[in-house]
Amino acid sequence: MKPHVLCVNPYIHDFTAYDFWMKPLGLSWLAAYLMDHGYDISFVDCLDRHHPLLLQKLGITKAKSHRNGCGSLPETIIPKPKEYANIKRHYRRYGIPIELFQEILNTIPKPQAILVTSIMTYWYPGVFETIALLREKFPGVPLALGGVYATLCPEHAALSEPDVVISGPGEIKALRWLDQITGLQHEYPSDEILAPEDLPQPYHQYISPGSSAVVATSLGCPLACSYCASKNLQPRFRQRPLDQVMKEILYLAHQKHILNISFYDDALLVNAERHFMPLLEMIIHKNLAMRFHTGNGIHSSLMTPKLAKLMKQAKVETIRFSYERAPVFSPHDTPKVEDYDLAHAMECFREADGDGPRSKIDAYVKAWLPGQTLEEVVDGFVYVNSLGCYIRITDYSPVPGTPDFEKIMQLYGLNGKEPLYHNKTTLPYFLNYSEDDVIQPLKHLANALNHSLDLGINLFSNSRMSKLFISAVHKLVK
Ligand code: B12
Ligand code: SF4
Repeated sequence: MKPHVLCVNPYIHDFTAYDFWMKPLGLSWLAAYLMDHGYDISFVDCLDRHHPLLLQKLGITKAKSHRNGCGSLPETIIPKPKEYANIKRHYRRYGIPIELFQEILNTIPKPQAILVTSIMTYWYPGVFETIALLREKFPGVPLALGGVYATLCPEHAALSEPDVVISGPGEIKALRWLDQITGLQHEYPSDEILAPEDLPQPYHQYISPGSSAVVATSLGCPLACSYCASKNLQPRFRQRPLDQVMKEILYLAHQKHILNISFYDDALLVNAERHFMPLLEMIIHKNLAMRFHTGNGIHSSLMTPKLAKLMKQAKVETIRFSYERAPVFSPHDTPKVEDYDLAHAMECFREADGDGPRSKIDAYVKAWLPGQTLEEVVDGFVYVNSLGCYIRITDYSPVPGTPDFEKIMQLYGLNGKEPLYHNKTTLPYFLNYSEDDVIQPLKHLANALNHSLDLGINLFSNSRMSKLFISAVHKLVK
């Protein structure tokens, strides 16, 4: 009999969380690699809002989803950690009811080991709770914790009392650890990072009917922005062979009947002529009944008219760019609003749209950066809107291990060792911005500008109007 390993995607504890194509891709990769190496896998996703047993309990046949596959996660209000005591918002556990998790665990034979993944560092209370539940059900079973939180905050992650915290790309490290427990023997590559052609197809079998899926055509990023942890998580940029990516997409289309796929790449458009563009051509050729999404944001500087056209033809429906005029530590003496890369990317899509309906493009506009004034945020909104682009506010989240991190935490007077302070939602509260006077009005302004685009009104395409509006805002703020 093959040794049996239980893989678990834990609960999230936060003020807000939403299924924006959220899938535990790293854990699925690990599971597939272990299956290829003689292990039996059980896979439980605590965030699976499409789980058949959950739907049965709720008396529904289908989870409510947006056409793009996104939707609300089941949630329960829970007490706040003391660090958040002054934030007047509900704190919640997101995921399937605890009793259902326990019921599912009851159907699983006792495993020889348990692997728990982790994503955002500040979601760690959910990781701790999940590990405690697993310990209660399977006392004495060795348990490893890996993933983003475990990699970026290994010392803190050890407080959840796993048997081991494993940092970084985990396929080979997990196999080594499991082999020590089970006595299986393998030859391990000397390099702990697998070559892209040796990566298996992730274990998508667990995905429940009606769910969306995620695909990464590459891992890591060739760039090194000072606020980003990509290099700490995936030290090398690896683009996967396109035939393997296409095989995976076809499996999701034909075997799992998935309608929405989000790309999880850090750097989807790098080397596009030889990577993403041929993939899009293959997708177009197969004429799949699927929509694609770039929920994670793509590089506007790498757009070309040809790429925009292919993306449209392949039904890449969610297109999100960063508005790059707001680096974390910006030289505020020369404020500049225009982002010519974003303007150029928009041009590429307008050309691809021709006389047809306009593509809906979003731009991530950063807020709460050190030294950033509210006027600068509003200037950014107006500029993005003037391009006909939808605003998505990106609440800044300081990421541990990045060059900016210590500087930021010091500047903000926050304890960097406590991951709860990395939370994007809480930062404006810790900076003492008022919910009623600043946080909500900023959201309303972005929503109103976005709605104007829905109505076909581009308020600021006229630069005189932009100037009038900005000067009115500046006066108001003063
Ligand atoms: C896709 C993505 C998202 C998706 C959702 C991801 C999800 N599952 O929930 C979306 C677009 C929604 C998103 C949103 C945000 N994200 Co994000 N996101 C990513 C991204 C690009 C990829 C994550 C991923 O799945 N990678 C692919 C898999 C293969 O990698 P992996 O999970 O790390 O798994 C490997 C290893 O960790 C290990 N492993 C994993 N599990 C286990 C388990 C065991 C036992 C072992 C041994 C090993 C192991 O092996 C795996 C294979 O090699 C990462 C960057 C990155 N390169 O990781 C940022 C990242 C995680 N996001 C980040 C940030 C900042 C955000 C936002 C806050 C941005 C913002 N300001 O709004 C929001 C937060 C959303 C929220 N609700 O709070 C930060 C982390 C922040 C933090 N403090 O933890 C990252 C690291 C990017 C960065 N800027 O540095 N994100
Ligand atoms: S922010 Fe984007 S471009 Fe910069 S290093 Fe991270 S993934 Fe790469």
